[in-house]
Amino acid sequence: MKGWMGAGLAAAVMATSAPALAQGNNWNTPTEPFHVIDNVWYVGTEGLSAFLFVTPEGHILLDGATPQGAPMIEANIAKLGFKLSDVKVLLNSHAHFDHSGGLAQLKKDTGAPLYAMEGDVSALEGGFYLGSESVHAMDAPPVKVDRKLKNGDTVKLGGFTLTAHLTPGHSRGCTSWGTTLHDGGKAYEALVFCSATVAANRITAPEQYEGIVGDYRATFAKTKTMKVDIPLAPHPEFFGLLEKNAKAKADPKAVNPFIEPAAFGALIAKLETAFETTLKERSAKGQ
Ligand code: 4NZ
Ligand code: ZN
Repeated sequence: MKGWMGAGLAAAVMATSAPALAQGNNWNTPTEPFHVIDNVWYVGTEGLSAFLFVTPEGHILLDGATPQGAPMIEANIAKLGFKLSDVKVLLNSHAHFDHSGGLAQLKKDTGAPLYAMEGDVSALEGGFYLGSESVHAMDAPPVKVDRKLKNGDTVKLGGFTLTAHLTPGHSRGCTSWGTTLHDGGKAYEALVFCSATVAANRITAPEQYEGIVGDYRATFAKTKTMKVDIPLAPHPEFFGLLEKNAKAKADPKAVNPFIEPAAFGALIAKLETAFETTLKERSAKGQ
C-alpha cells in the first residue's frame, strides 16, 4: 500500500507548490503479461494495470497506463499472441494521467473507439487533471471519447459483457468495471475497482470539483453493498496482483488466487477511514 499512498500524498502537497510530480517508481517498468482468470489477461506494467478481455469477436482493453507505458502494453498484447488490430474497444478506469496517458497512442495503434463515463470526458478530451488544469505535470495526451457512458451502461463484445459502475470521487467519472467470470465450473463476480484514494485531490474548499466529498461518500456506500469475488484494480498493489500471479504460477493446480472474496470489503473499509481522517485533518487545519 505504501507506493500508491505515498505517491498520492506527495503529489497532493506538491500540486499546490512545485511543478514536480510524484511518479510511482515502477509505473514505467515493463513486466511479463499473465493470465488472470477466465478470459482476463494482465497486460500492464509493473506498477500500472491494464487488462485485456478476450472474446471470439475481438478484445476489450481497459486502461492505458502512461504515454511511456503504452508501448509496453502493446508489446505485452503481442507477447501473448494477440493482435493489436483485434482490440475492438478501449476503456478507462479514470481520467488520471497514470491510467489514461497511454490511451491516445493505443487508440492510434489499434483503431479502436474509446468509451468513457461522462464525468471524465472533459479531462480525457482536454488532456488535463480535472480541477488542476494549470498543473501541466498532470496532463495526459488528449484523446477523443467515442461513446459517453452513464452508470449501469454495458459494453458487449463476442458474448461477453462488462458493466460500468460509476464510483466517483477519486475522479468525477471514476468507473469500476464489473463482470461475471468462470473458473472450475463456477461463476464469480469480478470488479476492476477504479480507486477511492484521496491522492492529489483537494477535498476541502476549493474542492477539486464540485460535489467531490458527496461523491466519495456515495462510492463508499455503494461499494459496501457490492459482492466481489475477484477484486482487480488499476494499481496492481491494491489487491496484490503480481504476487497472486507468482502464486498461481508456483501452484497451477491450487484454487486460483485471484479469487479472494474478503479483500474488496477490507480495502473499501480502509479507504473510507483514510478519506474521513484526511477530511477531518484538513478541515481542522483550514486546508
Ligand atoms: S493516482 C498523482 N491515479 O491516484 C495523481 O494513483 C494521482 C495518482 C497518482 C499520482 N500525482 O499527481 O502525482
Ligand atoms: Zn488516479
